[in-house]
Amino acid sequence: MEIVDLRSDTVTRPSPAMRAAMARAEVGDDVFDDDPTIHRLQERVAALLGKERALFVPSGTMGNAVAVRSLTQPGDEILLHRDSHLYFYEGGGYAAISGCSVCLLDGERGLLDPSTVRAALRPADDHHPRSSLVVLENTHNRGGGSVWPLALMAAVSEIAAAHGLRAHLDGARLLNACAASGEAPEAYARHADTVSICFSKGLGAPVGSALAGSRETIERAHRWRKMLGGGMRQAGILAAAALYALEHNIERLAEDHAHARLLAEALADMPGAAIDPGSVETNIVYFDVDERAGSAAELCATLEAEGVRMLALAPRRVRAVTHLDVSRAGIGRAIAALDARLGGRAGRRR
Ligand code: TLP
Repeated sequence: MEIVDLRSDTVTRPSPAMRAAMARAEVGDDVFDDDPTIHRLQERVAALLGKERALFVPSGTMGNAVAVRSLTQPGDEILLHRDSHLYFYEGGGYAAISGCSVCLLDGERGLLDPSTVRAALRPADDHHPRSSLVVLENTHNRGGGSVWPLALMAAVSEIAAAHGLRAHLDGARLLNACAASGEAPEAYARHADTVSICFSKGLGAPVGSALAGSRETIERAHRWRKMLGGGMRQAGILAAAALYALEHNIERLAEDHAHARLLAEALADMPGAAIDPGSVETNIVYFDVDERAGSAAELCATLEAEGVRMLALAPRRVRAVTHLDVSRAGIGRAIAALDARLGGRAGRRR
């Protein structure tokens, strides 16, 4: 039985064509700066995001870590949404690596309002930490794969810049945001000093992210990447997968979004599930399990037995993420397995 793995879009496996591109890759030693495929990828990403330079890094977490470390000083304060990946899911790395504290902000679906950012700014007084960086996330993972309206991001970044703050955009799924909104990656990237994107999520590469920014910031990030052990040698083999992903796997993201909507609409008809299908904008679906239907963990265990994987993220909350290794038929199987547990009479009976 084929597994329908909706735990994350990080579970994608390189396709035969991607593996062939990896096998053909010309490589060198990137720590000596002579891997031609890494160079090609970095130039490609810098152009895509309208930045001077880009740096290949092993993971989204390292992209965020070196960005934050390059844009702040120990003792500074970072303004970010309380549900942001950087704060919630990166092991507190920002604190260990940058020595910064955080000011956690609220906002609908992971987005920030300019007035919230303004209210959080510290006065220029030596009693206070220095507000030096705002971190935005697009799409917002814990916000439900939500997409920033471009004008809202512009307004937040304008306030930050007017008060001397830098901005980092965690764009692990920026290309999903672009597929949903129709905006160009560069249009969002313009509103941040640094932008990270991931190749290992919906784009289907096995490993890798990139951080883009000004020449000066990326030079600093390069040093921090080295210090963190992220300088890789013949990593062109990985950059080739990323280049393949940028070439072949961006346009198809809309298909993942359609699958997520299909799943959300089906869940909305199941009495044992609570979801607002209108809130599903990209490839991430969160829903709550009705208490009469058992816990999220129980549901996921039942689904697992049917070959369908989802993540229980809270006692009642489940996450499903669509991606290029899940077909329309796979979504059909997921819906059938959910329906057996949460639908019709089953959902009401429990
Ligand atoms: N997100 C993963 C988990 O860490 C939760 C997932 O399954 O969604 N920024 C954002 C917005 C992310 O969603 C992730 C990964 C990262 C950064 C970190 O990327 P990696 O896993 O490459 O370090």
